[in-house]
Amino acid sequence: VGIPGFPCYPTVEETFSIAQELVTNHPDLAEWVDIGDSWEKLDNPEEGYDLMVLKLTNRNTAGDKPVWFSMSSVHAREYTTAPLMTQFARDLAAGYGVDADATWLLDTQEFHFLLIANPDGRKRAEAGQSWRKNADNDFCSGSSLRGIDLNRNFPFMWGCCGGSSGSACNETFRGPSAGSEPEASAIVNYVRTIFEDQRGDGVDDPAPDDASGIFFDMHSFSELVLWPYGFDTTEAPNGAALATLGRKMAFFNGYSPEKASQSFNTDGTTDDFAYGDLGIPAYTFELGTSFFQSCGFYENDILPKNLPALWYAARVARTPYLTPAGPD
Ligand code: 0X9
Ligand code: ZN
Repeated sequence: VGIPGFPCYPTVEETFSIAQELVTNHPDLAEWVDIGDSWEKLDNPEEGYDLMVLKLTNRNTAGDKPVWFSMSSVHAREYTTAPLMTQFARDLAAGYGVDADATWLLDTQEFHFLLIANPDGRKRAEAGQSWRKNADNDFCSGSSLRGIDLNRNFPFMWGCCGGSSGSACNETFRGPSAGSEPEASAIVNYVRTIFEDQRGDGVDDPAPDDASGIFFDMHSFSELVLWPYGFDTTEAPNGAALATLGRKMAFFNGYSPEKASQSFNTDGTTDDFAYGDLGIPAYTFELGTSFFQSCGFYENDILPKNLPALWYAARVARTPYLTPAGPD
């Protein structure tokens, strides 16, 4: 059925049903993991949502597996992001035992998809509101501009550099403290449990060249592939390797590869946290050319451009910095 006017975009409930059906159909491959509560659920257990991760891996193959984590719909009105990742997860699972890459990837890696990172906000966007932030009503209370920008609330370099707002009604309001929002803190805690800290001795030390795993946050719009740091123009210790992989993914989707700070500073973002606090190679995609993208554009442009980029990323996720620059 989908969002009113956009049948190609499953609602929060429909996205959860699709994921649960996948778990029912592939019990050896798929799990549905509750990682925390949304702001509204904490405020009132009758309302709001659970934050749910769709985990895919062959549960019968043991070992420490390289980890993929991706999140989508952290900005509520960015419609195309959750459907793209839902489709990718479905394609992976459907390919098991049929497609060589899907089978190998699910035997040897773990995939964690937080399909709807901001369900309270997404619900408002589904009702037609141009909603970006979460639904936190403690600031800018009662207004349709209330809430915290979850992509400014993460604990690495939070509020450091003019890349977020301290005003409650602003669309980039960073919140009262780093990780203050239940959605952000649930993500921080979960990411810390699935990834090892791969940094050297601190922010200035590079993660090793054989750093493993990959982190994605999907947004719209502007047709960009972005890598850390975004908080300011400081070059990341692994800047060259991050750029190399960013450019390769951009080859697949045709987007512009950029260091995240190229257009403007953004502090307290998800990708700077994943990279800066844990040394995980981290990327943000900005899909398409508007928030409320038509289904035609989604199906004929966003899916065919980005699914191949995601498959490529999955194939290199075990050692993202060691991907050769070209054929050997
Ligand atoms: O401002 C944002 O959060 C992102 N743009 S959006 O239009 N989706 O709101 C850009 C974030 C860019 N910076 C990093 N990814 N660090
Ligand atoms: Zn966004």
